[in-house]
Amino acid sequence: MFAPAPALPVSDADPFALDVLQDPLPFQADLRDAGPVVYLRRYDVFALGRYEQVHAALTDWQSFHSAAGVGLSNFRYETPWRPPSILLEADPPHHDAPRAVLSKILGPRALQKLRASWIRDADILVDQLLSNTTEFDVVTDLAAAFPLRVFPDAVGISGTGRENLLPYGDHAFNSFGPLNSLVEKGAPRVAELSGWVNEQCARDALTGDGFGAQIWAAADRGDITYEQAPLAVRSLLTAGVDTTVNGLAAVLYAFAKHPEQWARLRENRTLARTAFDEAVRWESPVQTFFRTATSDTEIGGTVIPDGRKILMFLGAANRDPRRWDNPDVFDLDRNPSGHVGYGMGIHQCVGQHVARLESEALLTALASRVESLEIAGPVRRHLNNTLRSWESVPVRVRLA
Ligand code: OVM
Repeated sequence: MFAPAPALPVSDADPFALDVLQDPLPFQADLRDAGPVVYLRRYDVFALGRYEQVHAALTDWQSFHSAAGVGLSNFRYETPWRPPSILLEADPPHHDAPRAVLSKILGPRALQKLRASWIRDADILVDQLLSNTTEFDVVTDLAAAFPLRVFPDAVGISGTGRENLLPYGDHAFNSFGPLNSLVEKGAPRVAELSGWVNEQCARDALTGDGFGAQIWAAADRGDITYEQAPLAVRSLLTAGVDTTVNGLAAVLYAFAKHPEQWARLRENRTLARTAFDEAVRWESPVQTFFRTATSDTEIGGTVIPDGRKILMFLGAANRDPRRWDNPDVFDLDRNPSGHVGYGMGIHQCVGQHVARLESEALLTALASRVESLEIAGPVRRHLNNTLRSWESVPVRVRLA
């Protein structure tokens, strides 16, 4: 075991304990206040809770790399549960070609082609829902329903088995944490879910015109290898569903809790984009990622020894009062840019324009039909080692 230097604060807290995952804010405040780096004895890792150090670590891939895994498991010593991601769990130079390919396929220019149809799909979904009822669950009826309607089609996967996407992603995000009850709960289905996901990544399983086909076309051009193509498709299917479901749930929950902000959006629909970014800052759907020190590296006055893991609390950084005024307030007047909810630096979320487009379509459809919304029952969280997630957010709406 590493012997902590006297100046280094030490904590016995467990950020992956179920009660902490249920409400991580008190733990995160303690972590930030304890110091810029805190040694977590239970996991033998160095935790960063302040914006300054989280940002610094995210943008220094030379010192804090990803190829040893971005979860607790250290790939130098442990075998990953699946072949590593060629994006998330890779460093330059290997990381760069797949990253360039996905940046282009998922970039703002390319997404223009999807914009009109996604706006229409959001209108149809919201019309159908509101023609039946004014009380519903924003998590299942909107935040999950909309990405599941548009994203698998955009990737180009087949119609059957889509119910596997959320459980697969849930397990993938649990797997970044320790082997606790959340990982154990997912273990019995790993082989089945991975088998299905891997089948969807094959060229002949994909439609001719989606993101998946475009990835394979990049292999034809030699931009990536044929071995990399199915793994790049797998990244879309792993990282593209649970994240956007929880991002959309975050923004809808934020509005349900802040009726005055909904009124502002109704007056000025161009605030839809800021609203989503502010919700990603406020709720941080992806709460944490790890990195591994490539050599003895100083951060916040502490030397992280070569090969050791740091744990970056994106959610804590996004609510650090050293960086944000009134960080706990969801506020459309704030400029949320610079938040680390999508990460920062070379690994910053390559799918963020997809997420933003989904949100814009859904919020615009809702804003033209819903005068106000309020929480109409108990809000239930879904616990995950990495994601800030929901089981249920019941709302009641008044139609415009
Ligand atoms: C991946 C990936 C990327 C980002 C997040 C993530 C499970 C996975 O490339 O598979 O979470």
